[in-house]
Amino acid sequence: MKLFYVPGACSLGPHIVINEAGLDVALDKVAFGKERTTQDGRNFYDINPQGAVPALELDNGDVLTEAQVLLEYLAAQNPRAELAITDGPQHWRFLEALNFIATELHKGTGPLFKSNPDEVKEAAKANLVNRYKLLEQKLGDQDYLLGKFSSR
Ligand SMILES: N[C@@H](CCC(=O)N[C@@H](CS)C(=O)NCC(=O)O)C(=O)O
Repeated sequence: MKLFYVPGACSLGPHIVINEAGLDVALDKVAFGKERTTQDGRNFYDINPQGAVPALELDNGDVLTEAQVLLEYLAAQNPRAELAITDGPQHWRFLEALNFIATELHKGTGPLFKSNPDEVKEAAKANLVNRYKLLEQKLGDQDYLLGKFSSR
């Protein structure tokens, strides 16, 4: 497998899971310029037509995208590391948390990095403040939203 990533981007999440699960996954840093190229010399749009990291190339050549899916796929490669909750009532809380992060937090931050009018950025900020407050309330005095980080 190979993970296509950009330093400091959301591809960090799958990268952490790869390390915690002890998986043998090659890394390829994508250059985000006028064109998007991979270290192995390919046009990144041929790998992920969205042009976005993370993308995970499987050993059979298939490519998985969407960080949330990659996190679950990678965690499933080594269930003993217990990086995902795969059954019971907490499974649904686990999916709820991943989806909240992907949509409300991650995509909610996007407008701040684009050349949007100030009022659009201010509205995005107000929404994010609300969402982070909700997250803070859910966390309370716990270190993690759902139990422990991993069993190892
Ligand atoms: N829906 C995708 C979005 C991924 C995404 O927005 N990645 C950002 C980096 S954090 C990116 O590559 N943006 C470049 C672009 O969209 O052109 C996911 O959840 O994985």
